[in-house]
Amino acid sequence: MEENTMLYPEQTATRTVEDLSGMWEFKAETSKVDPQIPLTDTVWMSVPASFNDQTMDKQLRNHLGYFWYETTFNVPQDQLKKRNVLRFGAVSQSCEVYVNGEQVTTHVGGFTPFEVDVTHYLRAGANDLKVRVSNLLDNTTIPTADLKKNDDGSYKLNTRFDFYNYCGIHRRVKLYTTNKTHIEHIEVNYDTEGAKTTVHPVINVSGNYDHADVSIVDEDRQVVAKGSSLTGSLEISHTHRWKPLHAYLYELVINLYNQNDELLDTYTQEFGVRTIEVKDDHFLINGEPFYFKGFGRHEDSLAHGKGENMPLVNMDYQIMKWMGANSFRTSHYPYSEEAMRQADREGFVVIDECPAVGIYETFNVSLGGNGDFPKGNTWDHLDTMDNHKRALREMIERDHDHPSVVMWSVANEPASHEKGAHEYFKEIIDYTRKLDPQKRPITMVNIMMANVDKDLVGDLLDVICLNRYYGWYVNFDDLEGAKHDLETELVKWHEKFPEKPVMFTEFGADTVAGLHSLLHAPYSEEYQIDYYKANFAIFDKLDFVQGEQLWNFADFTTDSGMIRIGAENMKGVFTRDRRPKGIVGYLRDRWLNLKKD
Ligand code: BDP
Repeated sequence: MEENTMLYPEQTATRTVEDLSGMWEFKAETSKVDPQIPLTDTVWMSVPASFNDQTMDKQLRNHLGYFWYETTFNVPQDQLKKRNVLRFGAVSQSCEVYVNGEQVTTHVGGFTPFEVDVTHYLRAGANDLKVRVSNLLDNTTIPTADLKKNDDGSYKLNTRFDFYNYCGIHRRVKLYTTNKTHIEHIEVNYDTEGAKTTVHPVINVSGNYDHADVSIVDEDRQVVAKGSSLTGSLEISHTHRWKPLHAYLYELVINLYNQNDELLDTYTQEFGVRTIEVKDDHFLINGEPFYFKGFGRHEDSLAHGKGENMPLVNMDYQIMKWMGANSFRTSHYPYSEEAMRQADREGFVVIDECPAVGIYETFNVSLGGNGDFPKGNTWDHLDTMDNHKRALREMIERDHDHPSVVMWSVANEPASHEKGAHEYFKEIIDYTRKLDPQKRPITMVNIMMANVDKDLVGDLLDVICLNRYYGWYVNFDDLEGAKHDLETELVKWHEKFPEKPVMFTEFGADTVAGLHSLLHAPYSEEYQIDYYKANFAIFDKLDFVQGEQLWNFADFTTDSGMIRIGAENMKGVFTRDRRPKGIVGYLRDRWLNLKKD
């Protein structure tokens, strides 16, 4: 694959990894900063995390523009004989990186890793690392926003999405070393039928080596296949399939040697074996129909903001399993690598979404996620193609070997009913298909305004994914009307694309935890239960409906707004601090007993 190929940093017999996370110095850029000299007037900021919720300074929290982070780290003399790579898990939304005052790289896009060889910038002993981060988005970025510059040089930013535009070094910063000769890129491609799997990995090496060996190790630490070249194929004769909620992971172990049999590089890549197919309006995993039960989620938590929070990820996974959920969508951006690796191990089925949210010129949250937005001309006025492709490439490059990932979502709620949408998505989807070595199904999440009569891209997709708010943004407090309109639209989708599965990637109602109502008024816990029962009643009538992912797993932070009480979207079935709302027991009972697969 092209550019930016990179492996998850692992310490091995030939590689070291140092985590540079910790307390860094931080400031907003209010005048020109010279990267050659130490920052002044800083505050302490924990990395990885968003900076926004670590401060009591409201002006700083909401500052638009640029920010500086700085840390120092020490490098032992001997380490300079190796190749040293600085790697960022994700920095939102874009950044410039300086080592000892020199700019070493830049990156655009807040949710994918990037790295740079810094060997020649490092010194033995103390080194200075600065990162200039920006939270600006515009009509060319992914996600998109309407950006204006005021006369005094300050910015005004209206995002076209419904989550707070957190900013910072969100995922870990690592300095790792390899030898000059090193494995650059691995794809664990395979064909599997019955018990037999033929693995034909693609392994790219930088530098010279004399010979190599490759082996596959199973979960009992037994070597089940062995080869002596990087290009041959390996056979697993009794395959344990990776199955939803019953994960099984193999390891591909690669060793490179010189003429004297000295080890030059070794790396281990986890993978799972499973098939995915869309056939006769069903979604098949290992040849068996799979019904998606789960949630749209967010990376969003107290003090961390959008920063890595693995204890919470683990807790959420355990809660989801306890509830009988088997899947989630990484709404609306690729989640951390650590979260994806853990999804592989837990057996969650993941729809991996690229951060293309807000490609809708007139999207305006205060009108409601499915209100009647003014007419726009998205595909003439927004210019996202290049950044959209880059975000897809970086996501697929990072995630193609995850068995948990069963489908790519190329966008959430774009203006797929406006003139030009078909041409735009034809190019995006053709591009995505070429990038994925596993040729997974591709979807795009449809917004209600682009309903079945108006949508222009459904023919390009393998699965129809719908975000629908019948009973909330439309048919508010009218669940009988909601049921009728939902069923009418669903039947039409099926008539239009009889061979395609249809699933829900969002449906929900804002619910204030602890608010009760005898008459089940909207916003009460009673209304949320009624709302979901009404939706389920229709899904259960229609066999082509192949999944239900609720919006949202938990309440999450948004901009403040009239319909966002306390600057939160309250459609969670849990509060932001994971207190269950009344719906949780009902949902658990439904999912543990649902027989649709
Ligand atoms: C949809 C979006 C989602 C919003 C949701 C809502 O995909 O990000 O949070 O509606 O309004 O428009 O709750």
